[in-house]
Amino acid sequence: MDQLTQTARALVAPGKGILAADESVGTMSKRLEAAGVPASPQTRRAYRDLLVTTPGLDESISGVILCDETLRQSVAGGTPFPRACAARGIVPGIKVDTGAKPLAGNPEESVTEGLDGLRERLEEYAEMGAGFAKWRGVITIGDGQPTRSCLVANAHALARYAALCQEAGIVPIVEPEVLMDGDHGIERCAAVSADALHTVFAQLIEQGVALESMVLKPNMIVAGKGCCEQPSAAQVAAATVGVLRRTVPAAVPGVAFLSGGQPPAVATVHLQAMHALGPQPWVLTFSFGRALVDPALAAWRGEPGNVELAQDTLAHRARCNAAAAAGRYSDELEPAAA
Ligand code: 5MM
Repeated sequence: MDQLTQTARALVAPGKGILAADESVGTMSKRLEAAGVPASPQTRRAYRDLLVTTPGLDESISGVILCDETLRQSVAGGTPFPRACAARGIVPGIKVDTGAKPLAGNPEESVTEGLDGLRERLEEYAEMGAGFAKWRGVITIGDGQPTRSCLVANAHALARYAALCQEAGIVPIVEPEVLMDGDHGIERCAAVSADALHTVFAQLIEQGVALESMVLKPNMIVAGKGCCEQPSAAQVAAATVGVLRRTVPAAVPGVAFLSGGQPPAVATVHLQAMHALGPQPWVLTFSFGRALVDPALAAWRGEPGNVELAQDTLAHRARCNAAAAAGRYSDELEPAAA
């Protein structure tokens, strides 16, 4: 098996998942400030240091996605972040898109940018130790949205990014995110997500991407945040697995879900409910951002004296999600958080 496929499989190793700690400088600064922490390169570094040095993290986490700023910083003691992750058996990854920008012709929608100069950036990231990369396309559900041009533009960019990653020896995480914003029901989310995934895989195949050497990071199939009829976990699981089975080739080693704004424990319950449906063609795991780190950030509040509590909080959520990724989660695991 080639190195790329080995890395892709390691990222979705049974009972492990990915920590998405790749918030861009703007997003991370807002989240720190909302938690009462002044935003600066130093506080962003201290926060990511806390995350990746959490004791026992490697038991539940296979890879950590970082942003460019963090990849160039070091943990306390001076070890660069990528080396500090790798030393713990955690694959360091890098977010390489440069963000979602208004789509020409349909400016209420977005297309993710970052292809210009990407080959050169990937070369540098590979030298710095990144084993995988991530690119997120954003799709909104609304009146007349998503448009065909939005779906195709984002899928095309994702596929060109993925092909460049594989050329550089880096595993691409392909993230087409259908947002939870809106009052649509679960059926609309299912239809739009199926369309988005179908379009993405058509483009991945057009661009010659090796499906065996990538990881898909999709949204779960849920109702919009503003929908008055919220589905049960069993409905979310059945709809999500159903959409994936109709759109994702079995050659893809793993599907690592984003959490998308779901409350942390709800995202865990949804992942567990998917495993209750039995074996699927691909590994089903997590690549959560907010659903893994929000409780830890709230516990930390920028106080050195709270680092241990914040790390315990992150380790707990990571263990719960790893249990769900192995089909062994139950709410009896939750009191351990106390
Ligand atoms: C962690 O946030 C990631 C980067 O966001 P920005 O570049 O917009 O700051 C984001 O791509 C994240 O990896 C995914 O959306 C999944 O995170 P959630 O919180 O939805 O699990």
